[in-house]
Amino acid sequence: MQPLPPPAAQPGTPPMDPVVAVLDRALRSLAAPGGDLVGHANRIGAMLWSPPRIVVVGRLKAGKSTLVNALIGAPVAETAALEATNVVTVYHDGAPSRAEVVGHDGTRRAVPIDLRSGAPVEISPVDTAYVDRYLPSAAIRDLTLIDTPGLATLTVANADTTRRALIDGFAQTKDASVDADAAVFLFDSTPRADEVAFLRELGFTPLNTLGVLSRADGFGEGAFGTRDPIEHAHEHARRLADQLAGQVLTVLPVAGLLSESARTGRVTEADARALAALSGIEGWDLYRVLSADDPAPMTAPQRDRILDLLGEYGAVNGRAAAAQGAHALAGWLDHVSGLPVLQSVLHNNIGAFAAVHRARRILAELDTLASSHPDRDHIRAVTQQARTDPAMNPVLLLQALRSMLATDPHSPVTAELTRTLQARTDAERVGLPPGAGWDQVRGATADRIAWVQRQAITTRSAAEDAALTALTVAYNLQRLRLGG
Ligand SMILES: Nc1nc2c(ncn2[C@@H]2O[C@H](COP(=O)(O)OP(=O)(O)O)[C@@H](O)[C@H]2O)c(=O)[nH]1
Ligand SMILES: [Mg+2]
Repeated sequence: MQPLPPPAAQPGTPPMDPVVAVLDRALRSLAAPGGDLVGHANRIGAMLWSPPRIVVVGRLKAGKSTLVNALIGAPVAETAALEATNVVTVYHDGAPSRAEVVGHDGTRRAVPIDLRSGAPVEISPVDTAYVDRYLPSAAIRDLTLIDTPGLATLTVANADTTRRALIDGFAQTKDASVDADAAVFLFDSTPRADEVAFLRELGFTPLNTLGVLSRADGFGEGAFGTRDPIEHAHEHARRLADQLAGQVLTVLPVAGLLSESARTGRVTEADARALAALSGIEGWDLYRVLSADDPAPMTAPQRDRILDLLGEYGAVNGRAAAAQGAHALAGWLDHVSGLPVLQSVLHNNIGAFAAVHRARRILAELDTLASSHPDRDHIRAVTQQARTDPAMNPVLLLQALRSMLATDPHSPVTAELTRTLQARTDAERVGLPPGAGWDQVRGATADRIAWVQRQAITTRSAAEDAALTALTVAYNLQRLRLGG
């Protein structure tokens, strides 16, 4: 039997997240009596220690698989103008490159991989809960990515596939569930209400849902319009972020195709040369080259390849970078694609929050174990101690937020919970800018405590009551931390 992983407090590693630390301690105590409890602690520990799992959802052809390829840096997810993805696929870092099909009953079966496309062959969507795809890639070492078929589209069956793998799977057969910690939600103009509802149904909150305005390179009037489409997409994304404030963490414009071409090494020196040859051709003449049967000074196959790799936007605006060679062109493509920003939000905001989301699942596992194991008193004591540890306050806040979103999403208490959970600093937690002084933060913390007390007089529901209790603990902990 494998021992538990060592505590993360090794020299040079960042300090352990407080929630992770509490759960880690709980699992070590769980294993202490030995016997089969060691195995249980390891099994549950795997939920705690595996990288955050991020599911990519959105309508058919929104650009999900393209984005997954760009993030992985390899063309592993099939992309096409037609529907290419019809099963949920979980991408993990691992060697050798292989695929396992997981059935609805949790059984696993290795399947061969098509060496040319990298896709698993012979998969029957009907019998498949999801596919575990392993490939050696540093890009997914700290982040597991999950590609899904389109949702709420003409292919209702695909929305069902996603729903089954993400919700029913979790409720019915733990092994057949992909247990996502966060969602990247792609849409190309404004998300539809039914799509947002679908995400709620999947159990995601505004804290772990990142909106992506996809295909930003074709936004608005496109490459030949009067405005730069990517700039236009940035402006629209900011507006959407305000509009969807209660639904998503933020909205980022992304042109996945540009980054996919750059990061998967598809852009060659020959492409850069062909594109640079269009320097100096402007307006209608440029439009003709990119659309006419005879695209001189390019050949038709050259032009088609450029459009496949870079789209019209990349072809029109990438010419200056192309003149500096393929490396400069790839760097420019990646930069304008918005992918580096997306990646940093995934790692810093969404990834860091995964432990809080997992805590609920881990505590539920411990409860289940307690109900069936002869050593139930020990397991209950361990679970109780973890639950009541002050460091677990974010877990209570999140639980409260979920209930409030379900019962009273527009209550000021819901907004208060969201801000408190999102905050990275004491200042932010009480609504102050990051540079606020100690005195100010202390004063604002006292104000928040007074506000919560006032709200408590007129509590409207059990959910609000629980939320106010969790907020009181959060602000009192902060007051203690600030001292004075
Ligand atoms: N111009 C442009 N095309 C894109 C972008 N992302 C995806 N596409 C294209 O849109 C089509 C569908 O993309 P795909 O990733 O398979 O969508 P999915 O169904 O959501 O997985 C493909 O032909 C892609 O090349 C983008 O950012 N810009
Ligand atoms: Mg796809």
